[in-house]
Amino acid sequence: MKVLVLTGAGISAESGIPTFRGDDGLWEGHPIEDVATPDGFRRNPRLVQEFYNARRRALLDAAIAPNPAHVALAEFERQHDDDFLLVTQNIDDLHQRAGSRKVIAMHGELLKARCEQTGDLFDWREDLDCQTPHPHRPELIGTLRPHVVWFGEMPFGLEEIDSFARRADLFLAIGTSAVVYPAAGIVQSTGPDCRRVEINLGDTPQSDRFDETIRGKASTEVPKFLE
Ligand code: BJW
Repeated sequence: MKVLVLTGAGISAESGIPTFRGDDGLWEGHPIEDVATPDGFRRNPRLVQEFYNARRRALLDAAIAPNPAHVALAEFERQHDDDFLLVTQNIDDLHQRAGSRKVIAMHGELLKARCEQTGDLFDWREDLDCQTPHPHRPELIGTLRPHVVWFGEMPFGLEEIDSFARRADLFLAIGTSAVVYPAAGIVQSTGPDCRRVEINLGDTPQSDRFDETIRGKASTEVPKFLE
């Protein structure tokens, strides 16, 4: 059985990482176009770097850890191996910390930095700013940015995701508001015989496309569903 899982911010909410939209969401107080677009970064790189520095520091806080939903998915992967793909929109590393191995982080990874000039990728746990030098090319200053996907940029792994979705027997979407494309459209790439299940606190604009909608918290509903 081929199983495709898509996760969003809701799966990490109970680990203490705020979601984007809704009350107390990350976008509250941050116009999206200022902090999550290439234009916003060009206009005010300091603001954008600080937004991601704060999130990186929060992610590295000792209190942040995978919750039972992340753990259940990692355990499920161990049992299903080759026929399992986990696609996350999250830039945190909680799936990896829980033990998931085959993960496509389609919107990038907060603990990586990328050089805008060379494309070099680095594991990164420090703050970034306009004076940060490239680790191997000290003449390049301020060229590093968070390795994340902003609006208007191309998400990662789309071909592999689409190809897997077309062959999937089970598609499970967990904790995503289903408003950001192309992630929100993955459900439409699944075939007619695929069983589509959505786990979320509430309805989303894509709920009608699912065969089952499970309403509740990811940390309780995901382990229950996968057991
Ligand atoms: C729980 C829970 C609990 C809470 N248990 N559940 C018009 C139509 C279609 C598309 C477009 C359009 N106009 C523009 C576009 C494209 C655009 C887009 O989709 N815009 C829409 C907003 C309209 N998309 C893009 O630009 C993408 N790129 C692209 O399309 O490239 C094509 C291209 C073509 C040619 C040239 C170049 C490109 C890129 C999208 C990048 C998104 N980036 C972000 C930021 C990443 C970095 C960062 O983290 O800062 O990704 S935006 C943000 O939203 C982040 C998330 O991954 C993404 C989705 O959010 P998510 O995960 O769903 O979180 P929330 O907060 O929205 O929802 C949480 C959910 O959890 C809720 O439903 C809760 O109920 C639930 N929940 N607690 C269970 N305990």
